[in-house]
Amino acid sequence: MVVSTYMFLPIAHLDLDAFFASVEQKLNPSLHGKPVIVGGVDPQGREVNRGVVATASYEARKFGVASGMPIYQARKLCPHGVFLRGNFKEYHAFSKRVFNVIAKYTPFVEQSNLDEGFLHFSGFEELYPDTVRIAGQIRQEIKEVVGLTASVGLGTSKVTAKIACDLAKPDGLLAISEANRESIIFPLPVSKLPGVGPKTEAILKALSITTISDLVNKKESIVHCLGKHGANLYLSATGIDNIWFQEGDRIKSIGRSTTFLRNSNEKRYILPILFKLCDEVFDELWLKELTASCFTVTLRDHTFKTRTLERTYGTPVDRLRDLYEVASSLFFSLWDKKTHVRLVGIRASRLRARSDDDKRYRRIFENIYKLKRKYGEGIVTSALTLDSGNSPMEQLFL
Ligand code: TTP
Ligand code: MG
Repeated sequence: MVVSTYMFLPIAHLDLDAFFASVEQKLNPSLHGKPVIVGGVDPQGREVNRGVVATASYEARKFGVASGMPIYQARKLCPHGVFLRGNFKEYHAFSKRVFNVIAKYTPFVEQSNLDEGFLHFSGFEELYPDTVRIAGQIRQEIKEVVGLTASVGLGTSKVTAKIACDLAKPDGLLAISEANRESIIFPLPVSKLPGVGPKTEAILKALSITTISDLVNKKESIVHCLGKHGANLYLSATGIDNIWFQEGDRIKSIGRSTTFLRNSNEKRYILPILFKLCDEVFDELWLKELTASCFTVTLRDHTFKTRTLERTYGTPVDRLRDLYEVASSLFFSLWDKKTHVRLVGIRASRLRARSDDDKRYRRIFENIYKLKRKYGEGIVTSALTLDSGNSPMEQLFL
């Protein structure tokens, strides 16, 4: 969908289409036009039936495959789909290329994820009298330079820009102005409004509120039932506030979890996997120049019972070995050493921008990272992972 009206709208939301799957198609042109599903493959390249779909190309979505769906279900819906393991480093590199293009147009970018962010044009009225055209140019340049398609929504608030982007998908551009806002937004189901999850949706349904228009017309009831949350919903439905994104825009946590190839109660199978997850979290913290001081370990056992344990530290944990020590100590507090484990996860939160104090350590890390980028993940490995015997790992992005 392309709207080519001439107008200045100050906020754009940009989101890459089927990001992981599109990168895979870009890296391997023979996958173009094919249903590509990221997930369901172990590090050795063997197909497995565990874990969930990280993302699916639009060709696969036609068969009903969606993010978060169990792999076995995706295989049933799309037996001829191309299932791939995924490669976070590539996704990171592509994301960087995309945001480098964006940076040429505005320095005011709030990147909320690897593949999405808000672009602000306030103050650029003279330079860009027509932000619809600029958004089109950005999409075009991303297509030409990076080879990916991005959808963009434009609006007068973050909420309208985000909704416009969702409606424009895939490979589209939609501008929501004061002139067309009500006709586009009001008929939508309330679930399209950021801040309305399944719980709020159920409460609203009980009040006979199913569309955004109902919500706007029943301001008193929602404020009565939902308090401040209700008032905020009303404001974002009327397109005049940005409240839902003020906190959420910043990355709050970085985590990895993995479903094992087989359930296990062997330390020498589980711990190297936990270490590998710590290594990836640590890598991403460094790449994003962040430190963390709160850590959460998740353990799911063979009965699917899931437990988590969290610990916060006064100072950030700044070395991989320390992160692993924290993770393993939390893990052992959750695990009785007998129960078979199905999944482990580690999440780092309370993130802060990294100071450059420890230059020496930073240089070592950067060199390790460069080696990994050049020669592949396996080139530098901790002695700890060498102790893994023949335990295979299944690494899925969840
Ligand atoms: P999204 O932007 O939510 O999804 P998408 O880019 O695949 O598809 P589209 O935007 O066109 O609807 O997420 C961006 C990437 O983040 C996605 O390609 C895979 C990853 N991801 C996960 O790993 N797990 C998840 O649960 C979700 C939603 C996304
Ligand atoms: Mg996306």
